[in-house]
Amino acid sequence: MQPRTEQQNQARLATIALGANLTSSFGPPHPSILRAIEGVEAALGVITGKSRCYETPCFPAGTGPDYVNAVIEVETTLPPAEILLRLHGIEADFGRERVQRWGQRTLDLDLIALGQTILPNLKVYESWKNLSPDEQVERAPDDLILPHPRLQDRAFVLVPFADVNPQWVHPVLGKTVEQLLKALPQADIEMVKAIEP
Ligand code: A4P
Ligand code: MG
Repeated sequence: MQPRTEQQNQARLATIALGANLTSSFGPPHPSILRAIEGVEAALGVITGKSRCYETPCFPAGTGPDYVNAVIEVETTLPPAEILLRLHGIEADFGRERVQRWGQRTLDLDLIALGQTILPNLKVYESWKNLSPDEQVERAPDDLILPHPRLQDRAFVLVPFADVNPQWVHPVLGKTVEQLLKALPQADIEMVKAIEP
């Protein structure tokens, strides 16, 4: 086996959630997500895990067409801000326009986690995690928050995340992806349906 370089030793696993519910310049949501996965690999580093693609009802319910969602894990040495910048660049390539928070989108790329990193610090992370449902709709952070503050609430993220790394431990909540998923209502989980290849 080749010895690992200093850079490889510093590599961390970035968990990225992909979502789309509008046709992009690369086609409808499913082919767009598959194409976006290639784009993320080119921009960030080697993909070490890839979930199935899922069809999921739009959240909040009734506000748009169904989504296609997936989660990938990428080994990267890039700093967190640079990762988010590159993800936003890929969203722009897919024609993403930020019109409305939680609005319909050709492509959404969220950085769900970067190993055990907490950003910008525990206090700020917790203030975003503990927003009331009303505040969640109205407020979006300017800073990068890690882990993604809504990760534990969303079957459309946790179900694909569990395909990739069910034993990942949330650095603040101290629970695995599997445990976070079990804590969600069964009805939410059942609505996340794998798309057959
Ligand atoms: N930001 C801070 N931390 C992060 C992070 N860890 N990852 C900032 C990504 N972005 C982060 O994001 C809003 C701001 O958060 C940005 O300035 C970013 O720098 P955005 O992507 O511009 O807007 P958004 O996508 O509307 O917000 P957000 O928070 O990504 O929305 P969500 O929570 O991802 O909701 N229903 C289904 N079924 N499937 C979906 O994928 N997605 C959404 C979007 C709503 N409903 C959905 C789905
Ligand atoms: Mg987003």
